Parts: sequence; C-alpha cells; structure tokens
Amino acid sequence: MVFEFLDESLKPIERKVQAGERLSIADGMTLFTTPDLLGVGRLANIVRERINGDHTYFIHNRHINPTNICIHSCQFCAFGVKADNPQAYMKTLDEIFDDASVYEQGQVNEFHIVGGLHPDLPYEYYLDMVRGLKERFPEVHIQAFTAVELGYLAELAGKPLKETLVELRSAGLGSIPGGGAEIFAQRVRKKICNEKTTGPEWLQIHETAHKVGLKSNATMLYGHLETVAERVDHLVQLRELQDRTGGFVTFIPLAFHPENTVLNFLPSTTGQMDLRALAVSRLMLDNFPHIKAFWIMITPKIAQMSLAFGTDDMDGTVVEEKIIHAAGATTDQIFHKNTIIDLIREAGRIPMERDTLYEDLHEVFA
Ligand code: V47
Repeated sequence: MVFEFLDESLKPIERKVQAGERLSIADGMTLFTTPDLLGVGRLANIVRERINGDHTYFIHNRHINPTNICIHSCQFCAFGVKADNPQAYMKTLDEIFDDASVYEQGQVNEFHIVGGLHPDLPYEYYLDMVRGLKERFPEVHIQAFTAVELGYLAELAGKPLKETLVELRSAGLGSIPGGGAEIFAQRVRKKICNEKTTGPEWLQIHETAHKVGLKSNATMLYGHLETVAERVDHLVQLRELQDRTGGFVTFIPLAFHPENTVLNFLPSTTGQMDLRALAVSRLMLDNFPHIKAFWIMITPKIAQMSLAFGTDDMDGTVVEEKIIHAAGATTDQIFHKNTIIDLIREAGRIPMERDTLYEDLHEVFA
C-alpha cells in the first residue's frame, strides 16, 4: 500500500519499514520532530500488525508498593519520602500478604512489586516477601524490583548481583519490571536523579538478569529535561542490549507527571507527545516483541487511541497505584477487565488475556 505523507521526509523511512530494515538515529530524530504525527502512527501500525496482528494484550494483575521511604531524592519523583515525612509508610510482610489476597480469588496472575529504597530494611525482608507470596499464591507470577532496587538489594545482601538474582529467583521471582531507566543520558540523570544507578549500570543489571534467565521490561521517562536526541539514544541503547540478550519482553514509555515534584514548573505531556513516544518506540525498537500503553500514565483514552499508533498491550487491572498518583495522575487505580476488553474491541482489535511473559494467551470471546 502506498501512503501519502504530509511530510516527504517520512518516505525513505516508509521504504525501510516496508522492507523490515532497521531505522537509524537520524530516522529516530525525524520521527520525533516531523509534524506528520499521523504518518508516524501509520508507520508504527505496520510494524505493530506485522509482529502482533490485531492482538491486543492485557493482564489481570495487582501492583504492590511495599514502601515509599527512599534513600534517594529524585527530582521527578513525588512518591519517595524520608522516614519522618507524615506521608511515609512501610508495609509489614503480613500486610503485603493481606494486600495480595485482596483480589478476585484465583484470577490475578501477576503481582507487580516496586517501591522505595528503604534505609533500614534488611535483604531478608525482600527475600521473605517473594518467598512468602510464592508459598501463598503459587500460581501468581511475581514481577518485582526495578534494576535500581536490585542493585541495592545486592548491596544489602553483601553478595554479587548474579548470586542475589539467582537467590531471588529460587524464592519465586519470575521477572523484572522496567522501572528506574528514566533517561540514560548522564547530562539529564545528573539533574534529575544524581544519586541513583547510572544508565550503564541499569543496562548491566538487566544484562545480568537476562544471562541468568530472567526476562525483563524496559521503560523511558519522557517529557521532562531530556532532548529528542537523548530519547533516541535511550531507545538505541535498549535495542543494542536486546540484540545481545533477547531478554526484554515489553517496552513502556512513561509520561512524566510533574505535580508535587521538584520539577513542578514543567508542563504535563500532551496527547501528541504520548502517541508519538509510543509510535517512535514501536518503530525504533524493532527487536522488542511488545509496546505497552500504561493507561494509568496516559489515560485510558490515549491508551485506546495508541492501539492505532504501534501499541499492542494495555497493561492490566493494577488495583493500587501510588507512584504516578503521588505526582498528580487523575486516572483511576483499578480497571475492570471488561472495561479494558471493551476499549480494545471498540478500537477494532482482538482482546487477548495474557500471563506476564505472553506464554499463556487466551482470546476473549463474548
Ligand atoms: O521507575 C516516577 C516512573 C517508574 C514519576 O515493567 C514517574 O511493566 C512519571 O516502571 N511521572 C515506576 N513517571 C513504574 C514502572 C512501570 C509501570 C508500569 C509497568 C511497568 C512494567 C513498569 O515510574 C519509575 C519512574 O521511572 N516515575 N515518578 C512521575 N512523576
């Protein structure tokens, strides 16, 4: 099919996309800057349909955020606080097990666990959390701890990262979420999260996880101090690691929410920016099987629109979300399965309920 583009500079990119050729850094820059957003979306849709057809995935999951107490003070984060803050909380393991059990019995198939770097909790707290959840809910996949948390846990354990990962996996850890990547460029990291895991360290932690057989997700926080070139660089670094390991499953662009953060003078991302971030990610990350529209971040309306802009995954039911809501997200925290299914169908796609690693897939009928 031949497309008419508003911007002729998309034509050479279209030729590459049709031929299944890899896009360059310069192509990434063009895609992020062209005024022809619909053209970018159409190109992303070609890749989406080539890889995933009309299938659109979702999962019945539950997020758990064990503590918001954090040794770091990232400028983009409204969730992390110090222990003396009135908002500070830390869930005991029993509270976490109780939280986990508050779901429609037998239907949730993933716990997604991320939290702050607590200054005083021992490594055993995390190990026992994973072990205790697995004992109580053996059928539920545990996707837990960002690369930043995993680096910290290895320090707490006093063990090499690889050994820590193997131990957590034996306790029941199933895979690793994509958080903590922010933007790899050191120029921006110095300003927004100076104390934290660097870009190369984040990549190294995921590479080690892939080598011990743990799959993971990847994210990119956009819409703060980063340039377009830094976004493209972030995507290319992920693509290179994926070429080496094949261990990434899903990429999730995360729209920056400025409220209650040090960066609250910045505007929120726009619908244009959100759709473009998703579409360009689909086009640049040619070796990632899935691109996820996290409805909590970008609203269900934009998430639904994005199904024509390269995305094939709507995340899931979530139930409790504290990180983005601390930064002003006004979306609900729980999405009922039927709402997700209706949004997918209305967009002309086929709803597919999945497990975390897209191994057990069920088309939803009726
Ligand atoms: O690492 C923190 C981001 C991440 C803000 O792997 C913010 O499937 C926007 O990674 N505005 C945690 N973003 C969430 C995350 C995630 C979410 C859904 C699915 C998956 C997955 C991973 O949230 C943090 C940070 O990058 N974040 N503060 C903020 N103000």
